Amino acid sequence: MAPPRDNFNNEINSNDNVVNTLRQPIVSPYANSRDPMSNVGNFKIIESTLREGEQFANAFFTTEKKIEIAKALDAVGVDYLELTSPAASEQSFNDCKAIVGLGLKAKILTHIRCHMDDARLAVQTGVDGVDVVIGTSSYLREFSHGKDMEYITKTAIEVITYIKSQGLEVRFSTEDSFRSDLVDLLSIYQTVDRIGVDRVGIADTVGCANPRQVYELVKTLRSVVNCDIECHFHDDTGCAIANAYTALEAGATHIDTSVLGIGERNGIPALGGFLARMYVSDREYVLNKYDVKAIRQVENIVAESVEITVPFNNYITGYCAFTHKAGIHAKAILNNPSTYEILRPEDFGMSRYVSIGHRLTGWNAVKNRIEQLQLNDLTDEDAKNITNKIKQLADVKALNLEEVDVLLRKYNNAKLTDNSHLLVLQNLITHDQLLSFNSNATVGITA
Ligand code: HCA
Ligand code: CU
Repeated sequence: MAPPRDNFNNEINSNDNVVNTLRQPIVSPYANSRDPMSNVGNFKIIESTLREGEQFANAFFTTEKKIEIAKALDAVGVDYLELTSPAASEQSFNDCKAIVGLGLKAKILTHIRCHMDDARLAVQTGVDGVDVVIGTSSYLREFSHGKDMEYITKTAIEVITYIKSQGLEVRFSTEDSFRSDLVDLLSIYQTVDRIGVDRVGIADTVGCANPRQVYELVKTLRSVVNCDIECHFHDDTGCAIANAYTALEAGATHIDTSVLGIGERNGIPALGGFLARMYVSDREYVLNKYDVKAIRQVENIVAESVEITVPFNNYITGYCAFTHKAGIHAKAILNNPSTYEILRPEDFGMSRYVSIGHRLTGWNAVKNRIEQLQLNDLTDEDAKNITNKIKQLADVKALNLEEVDVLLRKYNNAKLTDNSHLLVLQNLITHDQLLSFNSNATVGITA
């Protein structure tokens, strides 16, 4: 069951200054010294919910929905929005124009095949830039478009030259880069770099790459081109965010994300997860540039639109992302949140929740709840007594916070009225009795 986070804030009461001092540093003492080419503190996000995300199984975005998502992403402060190719359908063409017309802060890109017809359409939409892609792996050359490297290079030059001549930003990417021949890759990237492409892109289309391979490829590429490097990673084997991070360490400059990671198959780095990762590496950069409190809103919009729920373990906004349960954790968290938190929930507009109605609970957490409810006559001894009872009841079934509160209040009232608090505990054998307490207790609670 979800903690009642929105209507009941079981946060610690703490002196902010003390906590802030105690909470430095948040980074690992084992942090690597930064690679000279590293961009972990200086990167751009190409947000592709409206392109890669449209390839998610459940996605169908109306124009109005695209506009709503575009505005919500702009509120987060992402650097670019990437939109579905105008060549995909008439509506896709019109939607590009509509989003361009919004006058957002983010630059607007559309994503096309490496083809002159697509490039002409893209230019007509008024976008700021065009992301061009073509498959270079032997699989795609043989089974998809059937073109050889010579043809790919010739077309790439033609398309890039045209887009640039129209005054637009242009990126050239190879689909399935990690299963392409390295010599082919480097040679085509060098060629497009020479003719003035703004960015080259690497795409792990099938999600086969691991961080070490990513590091090697990006580092090598960094040494042969001068332009920016964008990276696009699929998450089939759970490496997408780690790969994105490593790519930045090796000198990549732009990372593709989508809200909740939606995309083809199981998608690409989630915007929230990627920002969580980057926050740990460079909190100031992330917080100064992006409004991370706005992530939740865009996730809700997208989740509703594609008919999924935000996963329980979602980065930052999953319902248990800031829930602490074990008594040992709860105690330490109450003393200093940095003990078990690398992300500060308040930075993300979230609240910490200390779960106390279960068999792993500890008396420090229960005592903290007593303090929050301002039951000032209860002592440590009382907190321990109540904790034992909670554990006993929770061995059968966990208590929710409301039930714990009922118990605390009943105990407190009994202590104050006729000193019968121990009897209350002694007579409390089942959960159901808490319900009857509840009806009695509610009468007794003034506010
Ligand atoms: C796809 C294309 C793409 C393109 C990535 C890019 C991929 O297969 O749908 O333009 O860099 O994953 O290769 O999303
Ligand atoms: Cu993709």
